[in-house]
Amino acid sequence: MPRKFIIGGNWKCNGTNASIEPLTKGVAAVVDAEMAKKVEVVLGVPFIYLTKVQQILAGEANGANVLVSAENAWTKSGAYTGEVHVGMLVDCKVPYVILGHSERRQIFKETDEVVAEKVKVAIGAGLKVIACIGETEAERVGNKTEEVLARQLKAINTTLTKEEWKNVVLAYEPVWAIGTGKTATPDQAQEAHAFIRNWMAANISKEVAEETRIQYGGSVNNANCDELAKKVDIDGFLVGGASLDAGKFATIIKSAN
Ligand code: G2H
Repeated sequence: MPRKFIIGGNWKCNGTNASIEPLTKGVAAVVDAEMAKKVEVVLGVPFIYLTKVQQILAGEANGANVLVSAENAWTKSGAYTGEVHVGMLVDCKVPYVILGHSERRQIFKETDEVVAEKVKVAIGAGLKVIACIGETEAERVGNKTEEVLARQLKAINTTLTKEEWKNVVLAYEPVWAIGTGKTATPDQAQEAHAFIRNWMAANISKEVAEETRIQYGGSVNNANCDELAKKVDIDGFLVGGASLDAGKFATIIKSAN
C-alpha cells in the first residue's frame, strides 16, 4: 500500500487565543475532501490550546480532515507537577503526540531512553506518535549522521513490537536545519531517509520499513517543499516556523503527492 503523505505543523511554544483561530481556520479551509485523500494534516499545538483548536475545527466544514497533536507528554499520572500524561491526551481525544523533538532532547535533556519509553507508553495508551530523530551539525561534520540515526532508532525499536510500529511516524529533523533557515538539500534529506528505511528493513522488518512514513523537518517552507516532496523516501513534513503562517502552510500542504 502506498504511504499516505503526512504534513504536521509544529507550533512549538507559539500562539495566542487571538492568533490560533484564524490560523486553524485557514488550515482547515485548504484540507477539503480531495486534499484529505492525498494528505493527512496534523497540527502540533501547545497543551493549553489543544481543546480550543479542536473546538474551532469542529465548527469548520473541513475540520474533521485536520487532526491535532500534542508536542510532548509524560508517561505517568500522579505527583509530577506541571506535566501532562498520555492518558490525559487520550481522554481529551488528542490522537497524536510529537515525541523526541530535538528541542526536547537538547533543552530538556531527554535521552534516547526517555524518548523510547515515552513512545512505548504513548502507543500503549492508544496514541499515534511522531517520533523525531536527527543529528547535530557537529555530528554531521564528524561523519556521524548514520551512527546517530541508528542509535536513536535502536533505542525506540528496543521498546516496540512490529505491530506497534504501525502507530509511529518518524520525523527526520537534522538539528542544524531547525529554525536556522538552512534546509537539507533534497538529496541530503533523501540520503538520510533512505538510510533510515534501510535500517528498519534490516533491523525490524521489510514490511515495517515499507509502511512507516518518514517526514522531513527543518526549515521546510513554501519555497522548498515541492522539491523535497518529490523524493521517494520523503513521506511528508514536520513544519515549524512556516506552519504559523496559514498561507505558507497551505502551500506546503498542496505539495503532497
Ligand atoms: C523543526 C521544525 C519543526 P522549523 O523543529 O519541527 O521547525 O521548520 O522551524 O525548522
